[in-house]
Amino acid sequence: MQRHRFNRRRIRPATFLLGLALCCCHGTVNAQSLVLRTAETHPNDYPTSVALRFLSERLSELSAGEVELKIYTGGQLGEEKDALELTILGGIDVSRVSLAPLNSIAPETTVLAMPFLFRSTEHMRSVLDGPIGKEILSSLESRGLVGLAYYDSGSRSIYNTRRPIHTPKDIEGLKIRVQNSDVAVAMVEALGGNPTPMGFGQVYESLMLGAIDGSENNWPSYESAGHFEVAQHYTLTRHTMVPEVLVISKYRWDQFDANKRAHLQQAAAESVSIMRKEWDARVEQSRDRLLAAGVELVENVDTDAFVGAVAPVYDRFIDTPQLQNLVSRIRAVGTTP
Ligand code: GTR
Repeated sequence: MQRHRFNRRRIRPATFLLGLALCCCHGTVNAQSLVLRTAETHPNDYPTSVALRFLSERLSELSAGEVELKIYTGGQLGEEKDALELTILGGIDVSRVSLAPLNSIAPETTVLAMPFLFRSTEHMRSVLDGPIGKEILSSLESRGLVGLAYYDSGSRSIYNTRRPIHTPKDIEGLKIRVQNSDVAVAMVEALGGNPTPMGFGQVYESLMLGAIDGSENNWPSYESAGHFEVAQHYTLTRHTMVPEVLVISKYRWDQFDANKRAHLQQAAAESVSIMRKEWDARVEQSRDRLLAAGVELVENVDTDAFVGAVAPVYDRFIDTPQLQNLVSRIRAVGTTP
């Protein structure tokens, strides 16, 4: 099967120029401190941004002020797909992204974006914290990125401007925005919708203008980006639990000595528990705020019908013994310590 893979020649000219500009004025603010430019799509109060600020402070502490992150929140450095391309080139040092736009860069990451793969948050965390999580992170190295940590992103559910959704039949004909990932496109297709891949920053306007009928995301993103103001029907499909990931440019990593690498790895590892605490609290908070704001929640979902409809997505993407083995190993991971 021919799948889109990352190709340096396909980088858009604007991305390339921005990359060059960032490379040229890169990095060191004074002789003592190295500042790592970090891309974050969410605003300052989102759990991932809070975790990154912790990481930056911890890194600065561990390195005695030698290294810190400068965090560009709210998508200032571009949509996730573009930010990733720039990170591979070394124009951005660190990116916090969803794993979904990495699917076309590293096929191993596809596994974690598969629908109905994880049984629960505990199952997902056990997988990510264990050898499988590490194996998938290390597959990024040959693609120009070094994986530092996974962050939680809860489960994604479908919302739309038109009608309550209970079964895949209700999705038929709806234009649903998805992340830039072939798996996400195939999944919405399998559910009978018309998938429309686009950057997160364009979704609000597209919903407003009626260019799309809906999208899919977790509670905090649905709330934080204001999508609920336009698309009021939220259905707890919980179809994927694709995690967030923190990556650093391999180009930049290769310039670091062992100390800098160890400090960065330690600060990133410590930021995971901060993120999880922030995340769990934010999910509750967002849910309460959204229900108070009048979102029409469908909890009574025909989950079996959804699981059945997306089964062909596995046949299409989990198409090598390596990927099949990863899926079986993930399913076999238990959750009791
Ligand atoms: C959010 C995720 C973002 C972005 C967004 C999207 O859940 O935190 O990084 O990927 O989804 O749908 O584009």
